[in-house]
Amino acid sequence: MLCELLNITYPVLQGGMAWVSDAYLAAAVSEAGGLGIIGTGAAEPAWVREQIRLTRELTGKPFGVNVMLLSPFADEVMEVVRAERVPVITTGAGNPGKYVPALKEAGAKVIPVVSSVALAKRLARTGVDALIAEGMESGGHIGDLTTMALVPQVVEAVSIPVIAAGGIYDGRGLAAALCLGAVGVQMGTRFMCAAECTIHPRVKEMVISAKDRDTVVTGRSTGHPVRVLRNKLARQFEELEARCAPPEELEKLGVGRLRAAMKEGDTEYGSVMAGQVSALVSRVQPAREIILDVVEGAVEVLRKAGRWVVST
Ligand code: TUI
Repeated sequence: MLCELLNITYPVLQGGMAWVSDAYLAAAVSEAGGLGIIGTGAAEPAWVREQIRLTRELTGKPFGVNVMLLSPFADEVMEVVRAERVPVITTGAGNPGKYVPALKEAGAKVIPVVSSVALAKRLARTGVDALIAEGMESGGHIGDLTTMALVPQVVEAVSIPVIAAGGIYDGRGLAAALCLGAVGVQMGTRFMCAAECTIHPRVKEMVISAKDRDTVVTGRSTGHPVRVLRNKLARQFEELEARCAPPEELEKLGVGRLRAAMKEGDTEYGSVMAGQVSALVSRVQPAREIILDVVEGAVEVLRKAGRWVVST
């Protein structure tokens, strides 16, 4: 169902990750039959246009662009994706309602990320094509609910397709999402360790060595909670928050830190946004292998699960 909507082969989306998912990762995922998504974060409109054009040189398959609504360039980036006729637009970190009519008019499929039922209901009324319900297991900016609790609540509240995100790593996660009523999944953390992902190798190594309790959520006091891998920067954040430092001080500490991690490999003082499934990621592998593992794994566990319900 999701595959028909987006004209893809497998119901697996690669989350749009700022400073992580560029044209090379997005094209590799789309070429493999999933939906690759360029992450724009706070990037300038000219960079976004260039990445869209590069993706089109690398693949003829559908792809998406994620627009991060806290970006100072959000309006201009929306104008670029509209003008470039990007087939799928996802949004994060805000309410994209005011952009929906123009995007729909340009023929785009619009799929906002939501972390609450209230926003899901509001957006469903604006004519968006689907929703991504993202639990707090995710890396980066998160809401309060877990995927397990959020997905069925959003599914119940709206009548458009719902895609699950947060805490999904393999076929077990895809199968679980389908069981909760979702039509597919979006994964970020595992794709950080795709061979085609251009982030610094030290960050991939850090994700691969992470254990179950190695992510922390910082920035709760600023209203923008962010899940990252523990390091010296995360500890500084925790210290500032423990002594109730003003939000401006916390924001200052965060400036440029995501880029420092992902592009320069500063795993000590960079912001290494990654989800709770980091502990499950054990190696770098091509995007195609990741997608096939997820899809084949889901078929296998769903077959097994059927036998548990009615043993024959
Ligand atoms: O957007 C994300 N993940 C992100 S964005 C990002 S860049 C950033 N860096 C520092 C601080 C803030 C952002 C890194 N990771 N995921 C999708 C997502 N969207 N998760 C939660 C939400 C969300 C939250 C509130 C969506 C809508 C929303 O609405 C508030 C409103 O206005 O109703």
